[in-house]
Amino acid sequence: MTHADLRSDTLRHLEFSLGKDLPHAHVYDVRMALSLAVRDRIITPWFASTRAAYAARGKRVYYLSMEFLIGRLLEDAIVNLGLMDEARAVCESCGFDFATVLANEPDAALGNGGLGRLAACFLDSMSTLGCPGHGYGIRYEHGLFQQRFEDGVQIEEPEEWLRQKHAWEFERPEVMYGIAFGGHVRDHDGRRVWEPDEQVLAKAHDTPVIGWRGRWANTLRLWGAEAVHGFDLAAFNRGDYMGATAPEALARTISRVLYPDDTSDAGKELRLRQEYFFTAASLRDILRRFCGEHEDLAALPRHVAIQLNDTHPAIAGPELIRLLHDEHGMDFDTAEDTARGCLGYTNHTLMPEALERWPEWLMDRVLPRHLEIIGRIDEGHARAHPHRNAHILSDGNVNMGELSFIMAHKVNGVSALHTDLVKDTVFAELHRLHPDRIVNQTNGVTPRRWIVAANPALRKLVGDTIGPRWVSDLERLSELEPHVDDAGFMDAYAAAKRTNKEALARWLRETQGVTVNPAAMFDIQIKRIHEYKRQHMNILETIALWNAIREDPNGEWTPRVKIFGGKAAPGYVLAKEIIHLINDVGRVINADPVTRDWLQVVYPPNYNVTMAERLIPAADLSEQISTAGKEASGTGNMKFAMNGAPTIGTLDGANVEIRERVGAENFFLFGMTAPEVVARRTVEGHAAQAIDASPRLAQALEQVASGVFSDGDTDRYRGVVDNLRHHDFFVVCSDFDGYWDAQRRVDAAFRDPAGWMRMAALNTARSGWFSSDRTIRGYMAEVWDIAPLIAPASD
Ligand code: 26M
Repeated sequence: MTHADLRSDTLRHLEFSLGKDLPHAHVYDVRMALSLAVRDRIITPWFASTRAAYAARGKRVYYLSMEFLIGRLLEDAIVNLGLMDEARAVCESCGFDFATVLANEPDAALGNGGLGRLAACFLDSMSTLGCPGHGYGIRYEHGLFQQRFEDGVQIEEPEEWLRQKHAWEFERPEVMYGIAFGGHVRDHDGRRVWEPDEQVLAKAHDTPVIGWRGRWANTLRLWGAEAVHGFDLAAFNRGDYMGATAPEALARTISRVLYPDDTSDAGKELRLRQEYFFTAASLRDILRRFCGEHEDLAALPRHVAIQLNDTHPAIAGPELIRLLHDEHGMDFDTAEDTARGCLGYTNHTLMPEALERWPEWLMDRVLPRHLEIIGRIDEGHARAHPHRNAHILSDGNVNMGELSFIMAHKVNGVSALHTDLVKDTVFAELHRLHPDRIVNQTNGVTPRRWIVAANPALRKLVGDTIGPRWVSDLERLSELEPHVDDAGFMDAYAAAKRTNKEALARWLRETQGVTVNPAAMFDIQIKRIHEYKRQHMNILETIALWNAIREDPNGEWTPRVKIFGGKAAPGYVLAKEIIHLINDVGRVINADPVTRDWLQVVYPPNYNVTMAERLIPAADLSEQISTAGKEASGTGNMKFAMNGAPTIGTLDGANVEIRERVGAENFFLFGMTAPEVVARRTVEGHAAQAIDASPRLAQALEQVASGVFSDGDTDRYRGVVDNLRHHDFFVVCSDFDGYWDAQRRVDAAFRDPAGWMRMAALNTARSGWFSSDRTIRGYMAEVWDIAPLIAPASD
């Protein structure tokens, strides 16, 4: 297709789909028309992929996830289809700036963070590799809340991405399932029959997911909830206008909003309903497709691989047994084995408060038949392993981790360290009973979005240097390595970084009203705010550095801009206090004429995928400073490394593997190891001891406590300060001096621009292994037992 085609198709859509003529078109109209014209070009490969998967009669993958953090889709589609120049020309010929058109698309924030973004990267890789499959999730009307700051305090506002038409989805009113809740289970001739007392309809909405160069496309199918009887006419006729729409409003609640907690289990009935709603609809859809193609349900595991993205869809185990046994008459044990043959479970966290447990009474009220089935699974497991000490049902709770483990044929962690810890801690007992079940699949990220789309300057340089094949074969980035000794290449590499930093500086000036020096080090920490991620350690180090510069204003300092981004769960009081502190510290430090040229703090609100795409390519330093043993993997760490930002970090999650690959000399390591952290916590008064040993830390903490950053208010940061002084579960104090020292090594290294750029370039050249294509190949071979349906790309 040529530019002329794309232009005439865009104008045709503008006229006939949007009902506008060009002179009256707003940027919204042009964005929608271009999206539809681009979408048209996805349809043929999409249909072809569907036909190929059908013809192969082979296995398909179903990725069940409560979250798909896909962000904007237009640029992604344009990049994958190779339409960048054409699309730009179309916009310009219509009198619109291309970037402005792209920026008009809302960022689809159907996820909280790492887990949801991983699901989105996996969809991209499955389509690039030709792995036939579907993503299944919820079409939330409101994605993750929008964040703004009022006097430095986080304020949450509803997210409204569906206020405009969603350009990429196809509504499928013909694909609709009734999902049942509540009621009772009765005995009918020795059979257990569930008689629910409520039904909600699940309606499918499909978004095509196009792979690299449009060679394959899978489907993301999101379920929206609707009422069986949408409108109560009798109530309306009585004049009860509110009551008339009540059934619809109630049913729709299920897909209304994404739960904004990413670590602690909310334990809310609506959350359980969401989980069952999308899992049950997905399984019905999977069985319908299977039964259209095959006869014998016993063959299900040969044709169906279902991956559970954390325990959120864990009800899939009991639900699949219920469908096979209660509804299709398979005997219980065969049904259980069949379900297990299909299911895989990915664990994303070791944090005890994040492991889902549902009270039995609640499960009984919402899903009474499932609770019975779970009891039977637990008894069966107990019979097979009489001396076991792992229970699905315990203390009146249903443990969703244990349920997922027992119902899956493979369980995986998301980095080498995390998988080892899964084996040694949360699932130690189950691992002993099932020693072949746990495998590792280290996370990855898609280079199409995180380099090709987000970093055009680097994309061009890499392409010019090693040709085009690296995009679908990222290990080829290693071909850059010989060029790090080539001055011409290194100048170009530095120029690309500089371009990105200038673009970020421009954006910060235009949108935040802050001026930063693009020659300064851009030191970036972007992720959800959580004590274990230790943003407060970063801000304390910032305060200590500010003190040090003020004491010696003529010393040899390295100019830095510390950039933060991230949201706190609305109910997480301490995380919100940390946000407030970062903003307060920024306000004070940024106003100090003595340090202004050396140190700045910037915290743009409402961090999301789009902001990540802007920040990561412009980063000099990647902050990955979690308490060792707490961050399952991290994926931002990989995006930074690829984009040429060396890491300052602990031996946690995938940092360990990043360091092994980029080389210890290109990574700023500090901090205790996971076992050292565990040991340190047993030392009585470890925090006080560390503070006493570190005058820098003591001073910074005292400044926070005494109101230096809060206009003399000594109450504002009592929570954080008392926690650090007296508990400090995440060992911020004990790791502080190591962090400070590592930062000074960073300072020294950055003062040698050539040495620094060499380090950055080696991070890019050696991070090809962190492509999610490699991760998906691992799942295909070791979990799903499935082969790609297209040959590896040769260009
Ligand atoms: C649970 C219950 C109720 C409401 C919300 C939740 C919930 C939602 C998201 C719990 C956890 C959620 O996400 C956890 C997560 O994002 N984990 C991250 O997963 C990444 C991908 O594997 C890893 O890289 C990160 O280390 C890990 O923190």
